[in-house]
Amino acid sequence: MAPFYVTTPIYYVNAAPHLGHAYTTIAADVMARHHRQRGDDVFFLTGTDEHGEPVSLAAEAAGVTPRELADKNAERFKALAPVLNATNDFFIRTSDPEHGRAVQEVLTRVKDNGYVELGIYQGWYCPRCADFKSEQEIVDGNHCPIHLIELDWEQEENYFFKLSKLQDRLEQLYAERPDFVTPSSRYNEALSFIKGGLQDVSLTRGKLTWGVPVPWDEKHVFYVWFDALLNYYTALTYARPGEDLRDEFWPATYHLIAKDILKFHCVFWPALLMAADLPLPEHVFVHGYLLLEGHKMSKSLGNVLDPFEVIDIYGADALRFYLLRDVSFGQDGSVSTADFEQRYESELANDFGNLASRSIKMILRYRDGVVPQVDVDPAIAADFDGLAERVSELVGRAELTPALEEIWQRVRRLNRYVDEQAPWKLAKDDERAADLDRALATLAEGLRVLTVLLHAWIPERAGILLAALGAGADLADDAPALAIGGARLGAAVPARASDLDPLFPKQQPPKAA
Ligand code: ME8
Repeated sequence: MAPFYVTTPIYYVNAAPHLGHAYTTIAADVMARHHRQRGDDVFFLTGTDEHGEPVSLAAEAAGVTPRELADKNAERFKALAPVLNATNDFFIRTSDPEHGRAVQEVLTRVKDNGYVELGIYQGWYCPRCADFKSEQEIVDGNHCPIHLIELDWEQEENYFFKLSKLQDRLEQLYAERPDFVTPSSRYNEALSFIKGGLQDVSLTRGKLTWGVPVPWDEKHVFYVWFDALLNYYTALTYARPGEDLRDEFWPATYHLIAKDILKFHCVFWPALLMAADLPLPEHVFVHGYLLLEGHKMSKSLGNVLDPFEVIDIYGADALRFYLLRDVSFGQDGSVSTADFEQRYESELANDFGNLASRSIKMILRYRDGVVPQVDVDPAIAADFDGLAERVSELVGRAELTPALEEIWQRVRRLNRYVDEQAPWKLAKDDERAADLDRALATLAEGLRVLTVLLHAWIPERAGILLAALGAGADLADDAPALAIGGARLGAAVPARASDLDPLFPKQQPPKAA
């Protein structure tokens, strides 16, 4: 079995989770589920980033200790994953002692390898990003381009990570691996940052205490970003007690992130791994921002949609579908309640839900629920030809929106097929019984194939529909259905269909507060 290791960023526990966090976790889950269907051995990691200034400042403002704030909010992030129906294999918290020890070990190696030096840092710093900004990165004189707050002028003695020594190796990495960072616009952005000339960066902070202590100088803690980035590696050392998962899963296959943290993942992270003599991840996929009223949805800007509320009303499948359908994964996109309701109604309820209900009803009415065991219609077979391979290829490159579009074209094709065949007319003519058999078998089998493929996006309702189509355990849930050709039209024409409640019913209006 091929290993497939996918990660989300670890989220700051300075506030509650919002839709932006849900977005990356959902995308990673779609990839994890799809790869399980391919028969890969999947490890899916998410978690929380608990150290550093973003958290200690928020704790101070709330009048609690950083640990108290971290404990409270980590629980909320931990609770988000199952609500989204995300199947992460582990949830890392950077306050886990095992993580801290592994960070110390790797960063001591970086020092022993000659990449650490004591120096004085002077410059602009954003405490919300926990990021030192170069002159090129700041806006309006001395403001953070992301949080729009005034930056602090910092001057302190730090240990530095000698990033500049890795300039050539990073350029070489980008030259050799054009798919290290995708989409290509993000690859270009990272490469031009590198080509602009790399400066050494702070590896430790002397002013903070909320962090992993530096083993060679206990007056310092590690700068939160190095502690945080290493989570992808350290988690494998203790996620399953008694096992070292690094053997199988390191290096990671995909890191999913948004463009706000590109510099850290596409420049600092590979450099750090090089300095520690560790293999580099295969790919970093950089998605865009979910925008609300034209602005990045963010805790600090206060314009957030609450994923818990949305799911409470519509269910997790609807949110998973909407976010990856409406916003092209990799680009910025606006989200709104009105767009959400529109997609829900026209695509989930009508295109797909009605197709399923109508098809099953006709099989029940005209054939007592027994699906005729005849060949599927060659016209539909031609339109489904190569679909599973195409979807796999796209998901394999994290192109989740085009993959979903491929499937949806076939959902629409089957809807047209119902109209073309008009089984209700065929049913009135005994001489056309064979045509009716073929139409019903094609609908049942077409639906089954689409549902297997859609499972990664809408696992809950896909499971219900597969059960109504009598699909066996080898096609259900995260079984390796794709590995056994289970998304090929004609591979497993269902035997019986059974009653199905509407998959995406008209949603209940939100309860009055
Ligand atoms: O940056 N649109 O944590 P964070 C799309 N702890 N995605 C969004 C989003 C939006 N409006 N808002 C948040 C950190 N995200 C660090 C990461 S990793 C070693 C350390 C998602 O809580 C997106 O994945 O600010 C983004 O990269 C991440 O949340 C930032 O989460």
